Amino acid sequence: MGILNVTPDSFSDGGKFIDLNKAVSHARQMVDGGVDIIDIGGESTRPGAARVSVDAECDRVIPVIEAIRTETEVALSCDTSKSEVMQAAATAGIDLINDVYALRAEGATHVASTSGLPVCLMHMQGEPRTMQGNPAYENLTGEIRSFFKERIAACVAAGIERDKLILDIGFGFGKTPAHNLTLVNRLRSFLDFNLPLLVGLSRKSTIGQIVDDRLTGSLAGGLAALERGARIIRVHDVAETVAAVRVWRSIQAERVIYE
Ligand code: 9MG
Repeated sequence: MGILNVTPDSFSDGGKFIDLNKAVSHARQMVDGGVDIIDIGGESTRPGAARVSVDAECDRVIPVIEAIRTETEVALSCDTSKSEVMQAAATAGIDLINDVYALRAEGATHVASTSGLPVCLMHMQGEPRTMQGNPAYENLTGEIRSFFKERIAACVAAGIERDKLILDIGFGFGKTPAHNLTLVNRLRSFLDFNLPLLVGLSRKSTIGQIVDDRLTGSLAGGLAALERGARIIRVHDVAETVAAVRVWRSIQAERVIYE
């Protein structure tokens, strides 16, 4: 899963608007690099990031989704927690909802259910503005398992088919570096949900605390996650990740894999 953040600081037109051409050209690069899913988001989820209104988020992401949809059949996801943005993105042709709030916002389960789209449910302790204040757990994997159980039940009760769900430990979301590393190491303990696991650690600060070169660190972290059962890794550097994964898969298959 390649990351396409359409915030004014990433694809600025020089002012406070998004340059659609720059965003679409970045998507093309990811497609050329072998991406399977492009994750398009218009509100930063970084610690301390400012909130964005529904209209501003739609103005950022919907034209980008529509433009990419017309030129490629690659799967598109929308990284949003707002039900109105989910609905507009579904109408614009996305294939997956990626929600760091795990459909806890008003109306989100309803939109996900009526759209019929798959949904990634991510664990987060707290909320982006404050989540890195003092993350604490009595039983890290147990609490995250309970969260997944509760969210899966809420989704199923709202009419979302269980097999449309993807689970994500939420690397960096209300977690210390030690929590993040433990969760990736113990990723296998979430496999018994029998749902695909997504991990997003690309260029995050925990990686930056271990190595200066966050690209290399992210490649190593991504492979460690795949080895432990992740089915999707969310990354900035698509071509490099695809190359690293190809070597890893070739070793697993004991033959050269070209694609
Ligand atoms: C939007 N976003 C930022 N980091 C993420 C992560 O780790 N997982 C998912 N699903 N989305 C993320």
